Amino acid sequence: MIKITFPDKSIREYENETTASTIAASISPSLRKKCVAAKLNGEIYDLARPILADASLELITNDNPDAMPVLNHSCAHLMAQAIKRLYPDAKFGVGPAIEEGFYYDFDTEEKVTDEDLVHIEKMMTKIASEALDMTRKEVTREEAQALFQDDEYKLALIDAIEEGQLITIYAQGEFADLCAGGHVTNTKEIKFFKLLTVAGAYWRGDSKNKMLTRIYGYAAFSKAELEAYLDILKARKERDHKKLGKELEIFYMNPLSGQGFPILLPNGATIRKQITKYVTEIEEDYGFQHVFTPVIGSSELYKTSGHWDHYRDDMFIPMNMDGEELVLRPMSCPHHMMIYASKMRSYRDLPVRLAEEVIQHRYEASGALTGLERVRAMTLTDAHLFVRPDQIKTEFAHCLKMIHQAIEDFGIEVDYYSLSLRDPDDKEKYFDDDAMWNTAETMLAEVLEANDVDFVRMPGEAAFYGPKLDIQIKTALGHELTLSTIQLDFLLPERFDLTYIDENGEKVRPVVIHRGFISTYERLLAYLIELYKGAFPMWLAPTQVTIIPVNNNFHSDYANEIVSLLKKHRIRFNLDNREEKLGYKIRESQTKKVPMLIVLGDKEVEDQTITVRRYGQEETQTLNLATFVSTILEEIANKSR
Ligand code: TSB
Ligand code: ZN
Repeated sequence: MIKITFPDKSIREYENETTASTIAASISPSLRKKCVAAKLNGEIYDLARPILADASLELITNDNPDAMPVLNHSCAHLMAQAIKRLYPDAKFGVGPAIEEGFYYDFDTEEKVTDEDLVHIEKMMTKIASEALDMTRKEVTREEAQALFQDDEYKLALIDAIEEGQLITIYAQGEFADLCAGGHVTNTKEIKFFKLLTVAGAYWRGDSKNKMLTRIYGYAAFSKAELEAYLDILKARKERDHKKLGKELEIFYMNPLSGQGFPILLPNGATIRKQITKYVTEIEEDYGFQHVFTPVIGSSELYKTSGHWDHYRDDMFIPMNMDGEELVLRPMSCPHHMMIYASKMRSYRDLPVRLAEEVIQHRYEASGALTGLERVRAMTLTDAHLFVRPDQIKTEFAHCLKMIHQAIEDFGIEVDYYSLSLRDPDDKEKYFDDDAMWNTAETMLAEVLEANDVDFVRMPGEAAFYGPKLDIQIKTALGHELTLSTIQLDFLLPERFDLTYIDENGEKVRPVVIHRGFISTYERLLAYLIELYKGAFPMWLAPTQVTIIPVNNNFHSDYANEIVSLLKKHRIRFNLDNREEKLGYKIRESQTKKVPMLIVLGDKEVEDQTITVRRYGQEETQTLNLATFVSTILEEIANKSR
């Protein structure tokens, strides 16, 4: 007999080799029906797997969050089996449950596309109805190798399993997979699922390896849950900046301009200009000086900075002109170092805060390029601060404060704050000076703590020159990205031999702080389009007011009066006097998500008033001309959302 302890601390005795399934059924048949898996001593354990010793046991029912990965992982196996039946040459990489659903990576001769998903789904439904038991088996390394002898990916995965570690396989019908579990007991338990997309994924995530096919899917315990999830996906897609950016004519992509080189259209340019104005003003308020530096630099400059050794994979290849080797810069730091070094500096001159809208180019992997959020040509709201060691903390806090101001003004929703540290074992990416790294990392953590910032330590995420604070956001489609960044750097001042003269007339090294204010315009725009669902607040909206005269003949004088008033105040408007139906014009203004719509009819002309309808609202508001204008100006000034 063995003793089983339940979560409520009660203990019961069972036959040795009993299963969680038997235990659940002995408590009540309806409980057994709801059970998906169990947790034995805190680890997921299959319902049908014999329990061999005293243990604590938690039954995982289908309303428990721990049940979802078990179901989804099982569904990944079901999908792999269906793929194998349809494409007998298929070889399989990994197929885990993920935060939402699951995926499986595989390799087939025949290309699998979105159109094939329905066939795979059909086969999955068939296999589910065959009610195959999903059985676990412990095997030796040799047995596993024999079983997967035709699948080089599985063989590589077996190789990666450490000596002495248990190897298990899960079989269902004719199909077996290398897997640690846990799983549902039978394929018939997988009833509600949907295959979502086909994507490419490099084997082991390395672009030097073969690109495998990845299918994403989602399984749920009920039809309602599945449908609710699909609705969420639909809403996210509606918010996707690639879709909205096209509909709202914000940016344009065409392979003709090259991969990763999107083009800003007039609406996008208008939004960007408002942000530039904002950035310039706030930087002036915070004591930054603006500079302009070139997009191309000699490769010597990047050899001096260390970019050549540590960042070359991310740079476009050099051009040779007039015996000079030139590169498109990936960052502006070297130029700003040159500006600092261009004259003598005294301790009284510091901090020197140099800001610039930096145009830069990075050779991002083609598979990673996404709309405006990850591009190859970008403009960064950048700055480099040259500070004395005693100023590091205050200047870091200074940058943090202005970033927090921007987060508030735009309504940015921070996902988390990452304290990005070096990976001490990666001597290739990070320069080798432990003392320097330790000082920089400790200092950064101290500033964050002193400023009450909750942060997560992320080893391996530092820049090659130093640790950083990265402010992370999530996109509509769930990508995690860095928006703002503040980085500490003891290396570049060394590389460029930067100095200032201290109180005693001695030469001393300054420290550099790199500050990416609100990211690149590209990434910020991508984020804001999704944040506002395309309905930009008044201060950023490309068109702030649409004016529609009910009758172009009778109401145009009044319309023109309003137009000249708006022009005087630089309010961005669209006078829609096309010969179209009123309803059509109103609908169009709504699809363009213009914040204010005014319709001018007899009544407005007679009373010299304006009837305003705000985007997203049903009711209208009647205002006099002066109030109308002052309302808009106030919203612009307050950055109201
Ligand atoms: C802050 N030298 C520093 C600078 O002084 C620097 O370049 N840091 S960075 O490499 O982290 O990049 C700054 C910011 O640019 C990132 O935080 C991110 O918001 C944005 N960015 C980086 N790569 C891309 C890209 N491919 N597409 C769009 N934005 C990007
Ligand atoms: Zn920099």
